[in-house]
Amino acid sequence: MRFINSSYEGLKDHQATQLLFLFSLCLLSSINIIEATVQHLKWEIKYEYRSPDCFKKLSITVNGLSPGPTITATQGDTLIIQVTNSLITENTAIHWHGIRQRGTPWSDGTQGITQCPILPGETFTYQFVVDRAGTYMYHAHYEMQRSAGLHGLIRVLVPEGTVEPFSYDEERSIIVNDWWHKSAIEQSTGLLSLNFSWVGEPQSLLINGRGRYNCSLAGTTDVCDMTNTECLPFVLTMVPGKTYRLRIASLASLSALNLEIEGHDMTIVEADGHYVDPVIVKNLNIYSGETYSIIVKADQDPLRNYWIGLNVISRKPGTPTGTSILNYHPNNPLKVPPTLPPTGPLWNDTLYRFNQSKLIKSHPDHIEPPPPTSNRVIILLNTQNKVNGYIRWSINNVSLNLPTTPYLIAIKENLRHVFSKKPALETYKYKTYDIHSVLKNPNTTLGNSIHRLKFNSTVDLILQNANALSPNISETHPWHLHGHDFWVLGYGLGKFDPQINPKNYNLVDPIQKNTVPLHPYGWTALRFQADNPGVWSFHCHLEAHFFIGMGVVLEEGVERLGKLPKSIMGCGQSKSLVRT
Ligand SMILES: *[C@@H]1O[C@H](CO)[C@@H](O)[C@H](O)[C@H]1NC(C)=O
Ligand SMILES: *[C@@H]1O[C@H](CO)[C@@H](O)[C@H](O)[C@H]1NC(C)=O
Ligand SMILES: *[C@@H]1O[C@H](CO)[C@@H](O)[C@H](O)[C@H]1NC(C)=O
Ligand SMILES: *[C@@H]1O[C@H](CO)[C@@H](O)[C@H](O)[C@H]1NC(C)=O
Ligand SMILES: *[C@@H]1O[C@H](CO)[C@@H](O)[C@H](O)[C@H]1NC(C)=O
Ligand SMILES: *[C@@H]1O[C@H](CO)[C@@H](O)[C@H](O)[C@H]1NC(C)=O
Ligand SMILES: *[C@@H]1O[C@H](CO)[C@@H](O)[C@H](O)[C@H]1NC(C)=O
Ligand SMILES: *[C@@H]1O[C@H](CO)[C@@H](O)[C@H](O)[C@H]1NC(C)=O
Ligand SMILES: [Cu+2]
Repeated sequence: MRFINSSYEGLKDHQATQLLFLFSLCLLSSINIIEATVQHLKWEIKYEYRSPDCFKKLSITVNGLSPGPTITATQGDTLIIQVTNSLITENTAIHWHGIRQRGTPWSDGTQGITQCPILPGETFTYQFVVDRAGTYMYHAHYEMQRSAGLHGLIRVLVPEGTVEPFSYDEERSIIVNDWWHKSAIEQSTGLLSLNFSWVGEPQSLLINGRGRYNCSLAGTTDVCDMTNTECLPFVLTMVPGKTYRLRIASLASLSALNLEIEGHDMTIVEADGHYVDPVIVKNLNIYSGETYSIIVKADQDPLRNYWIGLNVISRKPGTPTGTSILNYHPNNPLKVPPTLPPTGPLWNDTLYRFNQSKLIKSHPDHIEPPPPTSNRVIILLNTQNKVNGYIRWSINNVSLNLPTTPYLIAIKENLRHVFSKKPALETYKYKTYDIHSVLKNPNTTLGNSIHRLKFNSTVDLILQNANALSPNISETHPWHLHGHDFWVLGYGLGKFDPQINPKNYNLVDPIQKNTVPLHPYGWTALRFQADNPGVWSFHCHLEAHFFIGMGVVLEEGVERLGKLPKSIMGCGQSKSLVRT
């Protein structure tokens, strides 16, 4: 056992080291000696002025960085992350997106579901095992803080000696996101106002935290400076002839994005930590909360540089293309390519996006087939609604309103009157609902009911899209499941037919993911095993949509959990539990 940044917990760790050392000696004759590492990280979360797109804004940083530091670990490692909230006037919580938190549901970082918020001045310790290699991410799970820059990448490497089903010479990471000049507080205040104020299209698209705003649109020059080196483009340098693995994560708050590298095909090989049957594409559609690894060969004319273009898709773009430079070493890295940046597919080419979604299947040598049938089918119809005049999103005509006492604590500790015990609806007016029309009566209600699942049962989740409050608008919603990966059984256009569509499910080689798009006027069918004791949210990963109710909460096997850590308590009715 090796320790990185090991701090004051010396004694216990030391004993464990000795034991493991002896244990390893006994295993010396076996083929694989797995070296488990414990990484101690200390993070300070703080507001600092940054100009990622040349426009100066209060951003949320992790140890001074936005995007935050990349976590690199090996499968099986334990991460212990001490998060100190130095935001002064705001609470926070951090979610480790794609990490299933088996045995540590209290470290999922979902405020209101698995923990109380981390108050200003407080330090909260997350501890969990990264049990599967792959590309993941972390981000704030508190109000609109993700959009202010509290996010980063997690790389979990395969254990030494493990061969992945693709090869490359070197790897690089790319975080893509959208960026607003309005603060997170201004955004959340607007969303919660009776005089609703939508966040609007982002001002910039960032690639590894760098974009470029046209400062002459900013009015005053003191807040926007195009000569600031913080907003020089990200440069991806490649050596001619080499092959690269690019790990790509979308931390976008709102936008569906398309990434294209001028003149270079991409081979998709990993999605959300699962190996993909390799598929070659000209450009990659990537939805908020998704990660991919792509293989790119440096096989073009090495005497010039190339554009990497990032474009908004699925919403009418109001944001210029985000750009980076692919630099062929040893050219001048900032030499502007002689062409125009890629503009991506047509933003409203829905079939193009359906098609690419359907191309992503499990690698033939890594198929873990889904159970052939399920025990329960939950159909989740999303609609845009109003509650007493406030704009909300609803699932089955209920808009999620998180209780002040987190569900995990309420259920485990039998706290009463925290949330409604009436089960959440599993289908809603499904047969008669017209998904193509605007609701005549947009009224809905707030609710906090949940879906309680039989432990280890197999559950199908069917996402059904519909028209929003404006005519002829159905948005793309990327849905993210906490605590599990699901099999993606199918995508369809129109209304899901429970009799017909399941007959065409892919039960042979479906990809497993934790985030999946629900396309406009379409449906997406998922299956998962409810085998991870805890309370897990399943929600639209668009930050503003989840913030105004677009999600559900699932519970399974909480009775199997041991004592909950006191550190997650302290809010709502769990105040009393901390004092005793
Ligand atoms: C509502 O918001 C708009 C702009 O978002 C503003 O012009 C208008 O004055 C606001 N109305 C009220 C009653 O606050
Ligand atoms: C920046 O905005 C100004 C003012 O609208 C416009 O004239 C100029 O062409 C823009 N520059 C670029 C590079 O888009
Ligand atoms: C897509 O949007 C463009 C404008 O951005 C419009 O001209 C075109 O007709 C639209 N296509 C479809 C299929 O709606
Ligand atoms: C779907 O995508 C594949 C791979 O990019 C392409 O070969 C095929 O023509 C596409 N089909 C449609 C209907 O767009
Ligand atoms: C919807 O709710 C509003 C109150 O916010 C109420 O005035 C209105 O009558 C309701 N509409 C219907 C059709 O029930
Ligand atoms: C949703 O619930 C509200 C409030 O209970 C009700 O007025 C409305 O008709 C329901 N909407 C639909 C589509 O059933
Ligand atoms: C869950 O069910 C599967 C069969 O569907 C079984 O193999 C597995 O052992 C069960 N796991 C638990 C923890 O009960
Ligand atoms: C909406 O789409 C329908 C067809 O589905 C079309 O008949 C109608 O004109 C469209 N309305 C608007 C406002 O674009
Ligand atoms: Cu959404």
